[in-house]
Amino acid sequence: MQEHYHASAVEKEAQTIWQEHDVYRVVEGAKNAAGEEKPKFYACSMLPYPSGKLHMGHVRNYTINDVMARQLRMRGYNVLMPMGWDAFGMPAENAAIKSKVPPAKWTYDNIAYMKKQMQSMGLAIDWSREMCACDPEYYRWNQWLFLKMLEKGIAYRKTQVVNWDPVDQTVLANEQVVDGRGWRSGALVEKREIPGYYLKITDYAEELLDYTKNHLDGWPERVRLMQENWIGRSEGVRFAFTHDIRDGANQLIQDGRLYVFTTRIDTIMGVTFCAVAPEHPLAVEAARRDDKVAAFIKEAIKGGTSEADLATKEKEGVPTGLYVTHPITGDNIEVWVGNYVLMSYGDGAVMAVPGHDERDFAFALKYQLPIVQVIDIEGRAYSTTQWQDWYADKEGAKLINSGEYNGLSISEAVDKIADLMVAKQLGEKKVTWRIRDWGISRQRYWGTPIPIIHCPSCGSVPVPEKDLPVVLPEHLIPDGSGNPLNKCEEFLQVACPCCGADAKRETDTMDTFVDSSWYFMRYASAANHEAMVDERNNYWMPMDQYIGGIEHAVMHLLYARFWTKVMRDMGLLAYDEPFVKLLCQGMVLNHIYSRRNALGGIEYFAPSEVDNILDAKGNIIGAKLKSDGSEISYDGIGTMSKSKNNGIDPQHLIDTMGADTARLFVMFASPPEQTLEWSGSGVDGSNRFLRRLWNYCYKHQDEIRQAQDNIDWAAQEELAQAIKDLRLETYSLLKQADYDYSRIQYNTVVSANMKLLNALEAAQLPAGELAQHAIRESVSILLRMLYPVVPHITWHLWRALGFAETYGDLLDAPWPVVDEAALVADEIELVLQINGKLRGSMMVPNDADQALIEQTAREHEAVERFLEGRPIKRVIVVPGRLVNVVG
Ligand code: ANZ
Ligand code: ZN
Repeated sequence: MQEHYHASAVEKEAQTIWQEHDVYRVVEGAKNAAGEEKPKFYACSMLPYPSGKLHMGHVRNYTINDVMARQLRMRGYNVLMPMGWDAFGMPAENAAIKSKVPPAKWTYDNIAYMKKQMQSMGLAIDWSREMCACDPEYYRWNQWLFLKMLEKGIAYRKTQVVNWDPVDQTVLANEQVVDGRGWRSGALVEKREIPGYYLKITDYAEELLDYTKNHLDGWPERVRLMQENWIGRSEGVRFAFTHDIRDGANQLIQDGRLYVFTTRIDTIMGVTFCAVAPEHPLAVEAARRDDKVAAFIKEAIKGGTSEADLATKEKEGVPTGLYVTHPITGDNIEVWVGNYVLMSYGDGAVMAVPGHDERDFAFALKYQLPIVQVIDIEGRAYSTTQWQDWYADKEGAKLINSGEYNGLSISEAVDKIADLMVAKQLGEKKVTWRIRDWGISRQRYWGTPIPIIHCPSCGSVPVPEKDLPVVLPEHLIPDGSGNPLNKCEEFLQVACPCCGADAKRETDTMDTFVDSSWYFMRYASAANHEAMVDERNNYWMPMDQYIGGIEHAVMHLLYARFWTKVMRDMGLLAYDEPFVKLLCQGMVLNHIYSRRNALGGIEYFAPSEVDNILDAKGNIIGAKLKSDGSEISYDGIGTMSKSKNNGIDPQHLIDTMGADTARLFVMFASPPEQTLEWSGSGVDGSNRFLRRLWNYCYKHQDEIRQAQDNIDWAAQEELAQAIKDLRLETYSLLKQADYDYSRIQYNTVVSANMKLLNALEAAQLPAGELAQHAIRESVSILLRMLYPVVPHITWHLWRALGFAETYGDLLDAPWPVVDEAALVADEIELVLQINGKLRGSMMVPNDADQALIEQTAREHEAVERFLEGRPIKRVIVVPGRLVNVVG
């Protein structure tokens, strides 16, 4: 064994041997030494986008995964930890536009580099199952399942409204539209209707919601809530206001019915106007008649129309001069166009009740429309000039100003008015969902080709299964002016599968969320060229533990759940939900430093470029540039990001201090679900701990090597107290670490190991073999307990100290079992009370009986002092806790 710890040599040696022996390859149904089938455990991280190199977020995510996988493997599980690449998508196209390198080359180069980085982290990945989204052997199954979905009607084609950049001739994502202009061209963006493919996730809304609420108990509560809100089930009434509004051709618009959806039909007597979305047919008609309305609509549909945008937008509208009829009072109700009404929700129209809906209230105040109170709660004062939250409350509320409904509770009124709507044949109770069908068409090159052929006579024809995959050409270089597939004749030209005539391939590709909706199943059915998934999928899935960022809480996880249920209904797999447990790791944070430059812009500086200025308490109050000493500002702490220039390159850390130091720091600094603050001194501390571990082992290597395992400690009479103490400490810490491993609290696992090393260093053991056996025992536990976090150094020490001979290779060494007998201390401490007041404590033998405890208490020096000579009347003993001497 070397005298000093050299991380890079230790890590390289371990990794080479692991690779040579292919130690992370797992097979289904593996058995243990006793011939029993091991329980399986599938632990998986959300697959990375191959952006170029790993960042600290990756390091944290994969280390959590790796610690879990390694520990469970020692505990006898058959553990799968795979890895793959989310290799399609926009950044590769943007890189291509910039550097004129095909997205394929850029992507494959990045993958090669990042894979090397992962290997240098020492991750226990079964690389034989690696998948890559841009591999035709993978995406052919996207195409295959898409065709099955078309057959079943789960996939369908309809037109969609998109952002169109007329200069670049391309469709833009919402985030590529900046102030109404294309991000690259600067051209004014137009809305265009173009056809696309949709998947009917709405058919599964009910089941998805049910399982979100009742089955996902291994998921964080907040993620379940986010999914619930996204699915958005709403119970209400859909009904119509009748009207006689006709279009230019004298046709009744929508058969003379303005349908609205409301969750508060009980407030119908408080309706003072209706509001429709700018895209609503009545708005379109009003615009035809009135230029002011037309101008308003033009402005309103510009820019973002997402719900988030709408929620923060100032509520604005315009009257249309069109009227509908109130179904109960028969009053004329004016229709307004409102920018807060979404065309894509319900019917794109609302009955406005300013008295009890906050948005309507603000709108009515702004345009001086009447506000009528129709709901009352006793003891509350209503005012039409100021919104108060109770106006929307339902608890204890009664109807007023509502004619024959006065005095009813909300639920009574809802039932009664809903019945009336049914009787009048105007509407009925209805459940409305917020979730929309999933549009998967992207007018982009770097994705899975949608397997459709457009024939002038047969229309849109699915590619026959035997012709899959439709392979994406990999040599194209997008230049920003639309999808290069549109100009690629060898891809475009194809014979119609039905009639043989010249036809054209669909050039849209699939949303990359398709790729990530089932990749985790492909790991389990890797290298099957005949089928998408096979029986191995049912062995590994559902996944026992999924790990990834909270940013995927809604879309990715919901799409993957939907996709799973679709495959289940096609008989391709035998479970209902893909992920049993979900862990969302916290963000990695670092300090942010900046300076305004001469042009008024902000320049960010890396933490390595500055020296902090501290106040008396050691808080950072400013900073100076190392280069020229000039002062810059300190902006606090925030997520590591390129834009803030506050990232730390993990590779640099691994190269200089070793993967084990990096792993130890990210596990120790904070529990997996919390944010993690980067700290250079924390990293140094982690490295120091590993060196101390090494030094201890180096110093004691001969004793440890010569000592024996499996000592019958119970048979050792007259064991020295120092040995008992070391064993007690070792097993208490093991017990704590076991618990912390099971609840994924790896930071305290690390601190238990630190305490154990402290105890070993501090132990004043007597000379002799028993002490050596005890050291060997503690070190063997320390190395195993620490190994999942820092596999290289522990693996090296394990072999160097001769543990492999007793327990086998560390990767499969048995997880240590707590020796309960060692946990039983010889003496315990009892609280001493005198006349009920705390007066001290006393030690008694662990197995002391009542009499001995009483006796010890009576003789305690405090008793005489506090009783001041009075006799002892009674001694009360609460076993294991306290003694109360009464006098
Ligand atoms: C009258 C009313 C009175 C409403 C009241 C609420 C409170 P959730 O719960 O999200 O389903 N609404 C309906 N369609 C809309 C659309 N396309 N765009 C914007 N708002 C719309 O919300 C249902 C409520 O949102 C409906 O109930 C309707 O306003 C509004 F005191 O009707 B309510
Ligand atoms: Zn044809």
